[in-house]
Amino acid sequence: MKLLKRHNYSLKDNKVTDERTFFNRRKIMLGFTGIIANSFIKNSYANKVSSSFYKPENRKLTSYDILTKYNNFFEFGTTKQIWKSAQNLNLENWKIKVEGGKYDNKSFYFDDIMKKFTFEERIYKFRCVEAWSMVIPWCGFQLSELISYLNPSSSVKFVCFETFYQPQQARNQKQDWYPWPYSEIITIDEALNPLAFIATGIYGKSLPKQNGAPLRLVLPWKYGFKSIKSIVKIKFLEKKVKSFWQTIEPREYGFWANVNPDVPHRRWSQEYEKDIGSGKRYKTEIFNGYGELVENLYSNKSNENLYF
Ligand SMILES: Nc1nc2c(c(=O)[nH]1)N[C@H]1C(S)=C(S)[C@@H](COP(=O)(O)O)O[C@H]1N2
Ligand SMILES: [Mo]
Repeated sequence: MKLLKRHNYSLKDNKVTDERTFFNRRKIMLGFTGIIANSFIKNSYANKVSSSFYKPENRKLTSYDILTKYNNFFEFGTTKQIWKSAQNLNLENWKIKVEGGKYDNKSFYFDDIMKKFTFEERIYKFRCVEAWSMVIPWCGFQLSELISYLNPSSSVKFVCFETFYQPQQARNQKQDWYPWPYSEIITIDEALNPLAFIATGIYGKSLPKQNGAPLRLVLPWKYGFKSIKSIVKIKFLEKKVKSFWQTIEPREYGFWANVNPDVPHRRWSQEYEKDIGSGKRYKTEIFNGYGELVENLYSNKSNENLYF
């Protein structure tokens, strides 16, 4: 059994007043393996929280109910209400194929590869390009652990992720003008940044299908569309390739997609965001408030469009 570390990037307990029962417990159930069997593994929750990096003021955790009923998952439809149709996704024998690195061309069963990493909880603010945000208690592990395990060669510059292509299960994939499968791409340095996370759960439970089960990326300093769901493929690349959204509309969905109040979306301002839980309006923060941890990734780049 692995010890659950509570990481620095979490909110302070006293900043979090919603979903009390979840936070007041000293011990939580952290679901990570047994997604299929739907069993949870108990972890002790000993470490104290010391969050010096990120404390969103007056922000409460978004409730489990909202997190699981207000989603973007275009494979299942273009509305926010896809949670029912997402239940069609079959998670049995989920495999992740790797291209490049030490295990080039190898496929891993989700259940097997998960055993190799250190599970923890991280509470991140999540900011969609559509100018709304949520505060989410993720469970999972740091993406850098997975990258080091897969051991890409030093010539690798980018990491590309792909979602399943299952039109029988995900009905919007029958719309063949979309460049399915959904894909995203980040630099290898971004992938190795300690904030970059692979989520396998929320609120101490296995990740619901509508949230991207069994595993998804979480990049809290970037717009939500970069945080690709239900990953089936990881590719190590030397050259940049176009993502799903960049293929559809590069003027609205940039490669960097770093949260930035000063770079408007083509159709709306990014100056403010609406918290989906409370309905309150907040000022958008550069890098979604995580500048201290990520700005070094961009220090030698001057173009402001970079942030979009
Ligand atoms: N495969 C896939 N991943 C995806 C999406 C999607 O449509 N398909 N939507 C993205 C967008 S736009 C957002 S805002 C988040 C939404 O995550 P949530 O539903 O868990 O809040 O997932 C991102 N990852
Ligand atoms: Mo989004």
